[in-house]
Amino acid sequence: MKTFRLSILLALTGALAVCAPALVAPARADAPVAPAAAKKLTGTAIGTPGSYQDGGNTIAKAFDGDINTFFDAPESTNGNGTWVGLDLGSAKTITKIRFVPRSDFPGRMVGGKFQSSTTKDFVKPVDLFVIKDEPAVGSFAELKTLLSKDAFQFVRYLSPDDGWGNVAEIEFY
Ligand SMILES: [Ca+2]
Repeated sequence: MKTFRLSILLALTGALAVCAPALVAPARADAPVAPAAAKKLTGTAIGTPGSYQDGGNTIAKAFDGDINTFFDAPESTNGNGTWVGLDLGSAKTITKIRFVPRSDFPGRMVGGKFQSSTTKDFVKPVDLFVIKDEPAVGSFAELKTLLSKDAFQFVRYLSPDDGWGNVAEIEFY
């Protein structure tokens, strides 16, 4: 009987030990209150090919993690209708967009649009956000209020006319 009680006691102690961390772990003041942050989406860069004077500032520069490098569209475009985006591989809902403008030409993003599409050619683009104000340079602007909650495979930044595709960094979440 004594052994039996002891094993029950041991079993209970074991169970408590397992539960204890969950029961006693206090909410840390510095812990994020919001649900887990959305993951940065990855994909294949798509968009206007080439770069200004073949200087190497292609669409890849908008996704290289460096806010000092930027996409600069080739002269053949006259700076109009240029874009840079991602093929996400499958349809995803975009919950957040972050971007940094080219530091010496932030005004070139005013009138620019973040868009999504079910097709790679963006024949029927859906606006996610329209940039109305000149963005601050040197840091990420964060867009959380997007115009569509539908899922799309293709997303992009469409530069306004005379914008030359200029954007230093883009992140979709
Ligand atoms: Ca960059």
